[in-house]
Amino acid sequence: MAVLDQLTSQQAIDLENKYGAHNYHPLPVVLNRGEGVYVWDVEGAKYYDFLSAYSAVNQGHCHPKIVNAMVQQAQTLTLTSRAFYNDMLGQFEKFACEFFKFDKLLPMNTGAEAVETALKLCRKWAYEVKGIDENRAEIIVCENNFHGRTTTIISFSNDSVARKNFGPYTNGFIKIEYDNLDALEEVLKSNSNVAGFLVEPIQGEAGVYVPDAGYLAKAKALCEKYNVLFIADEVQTGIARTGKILAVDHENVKPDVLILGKAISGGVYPVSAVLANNSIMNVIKPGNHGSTFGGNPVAAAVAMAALEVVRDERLAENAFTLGELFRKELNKYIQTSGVVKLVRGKGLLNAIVINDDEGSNKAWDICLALKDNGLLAKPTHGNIIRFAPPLVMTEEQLLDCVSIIINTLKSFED
Ligand code: IF1
Repeated sequence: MAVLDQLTSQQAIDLENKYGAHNYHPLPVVLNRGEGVYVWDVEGAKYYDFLSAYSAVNQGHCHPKIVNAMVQQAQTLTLTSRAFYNDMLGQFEKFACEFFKFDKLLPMNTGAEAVETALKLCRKWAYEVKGIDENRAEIIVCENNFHGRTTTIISFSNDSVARKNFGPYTNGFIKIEYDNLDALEEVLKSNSNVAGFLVEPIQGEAGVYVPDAGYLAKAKALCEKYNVLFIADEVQTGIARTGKILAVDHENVKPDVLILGKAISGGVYPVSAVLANNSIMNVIKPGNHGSTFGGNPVAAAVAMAALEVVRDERLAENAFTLGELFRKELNKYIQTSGVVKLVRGKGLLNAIVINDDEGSNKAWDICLALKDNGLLAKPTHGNIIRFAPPLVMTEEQLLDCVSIIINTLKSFED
């Protein structure tokens, strides 16, 4: 069947229902164009995008500099595999290592691949540098984590929907409560086989949980004390989203291993990366790890352009300022709201908690109403709605969105 020139929303939805695996439950909107902070549906309706493809489109939809970088490279050389060198990968590795201040970068494609890479790197370092007995390495993770959807990663998830009936599961992980330093130290001092601590600086999918001030710095200090790698998963919180280049920058924490994805490419192309210094990254030898598309010339060109946009357009500073304004305006409304319990977040990664039990549909219904009012957002778990617009938003646009959000919430007040 030839691709229809112009699908209606319902036709597009029907096609996905019939021919696509039902692994998502999207909001009923069919988008066909994006530009900056806006997206349009196939009927021509315009929306503010307040999800940014889960913080992958921090630089705004179809940023011309990033798209041009992709087009230019795609017309020149797209993929060599790593069987041969290419002229773009080394330039990207140098650019990114200087940008994030690490010795080396291992390029991959998706966030989950980068997390898996970091886990393998941590284990190999544990056996070959720390001296843990082979196959005995343990990695500490946090309750309510989200690090991707591979079999190993969901093995240490406590989200039953993401985990059930995907066993048998990978061993070698110890789960502790997030934002609990005593729980971390308890494991570190009683288990000499701990290789690493994998943590989200803010737990995104769990509902934008911001840990207590000092948590990341003290956790890093504990990892240093017990010779354990501090592995920061900044796939969602990184690339200026929280008002700093990295969320760990709020506490001046330098991770031993840094995991990046999503907005490292501005949402234009799948790019992810793991960064570490030589004492850790040099345990990786030829043949240990790789991927067909990892570090391809298009990914390299796109990622350099995407990071230049973050730097040149001062997106971290903008996210910081607009985030303060967003929470200040929402808190004014929350003082007298019966619908919203609280707003929390850092920079332009925020969430509101709806005053209803987890099982209610109120958060979903509010997102449907927001859509009708020209703003797209989606609940995370149950009664929490995440708000994460592109970081290129202006103050005027943000205040327009605040007005849409508050007026929509008011329509749900008793
Ligand atoms: C979905 C949200 C979920 C991530 C962190 C690694 C990955 C992610 C901190 C894996 C991916 C995406 C995946 C997407 C929805 C979204 C998400 F938190 F961002 F909202 F699911 F929790 N580390 N997050 O957030 O990166 O392999 O997807 O490139 O799977 O539904 P990926």
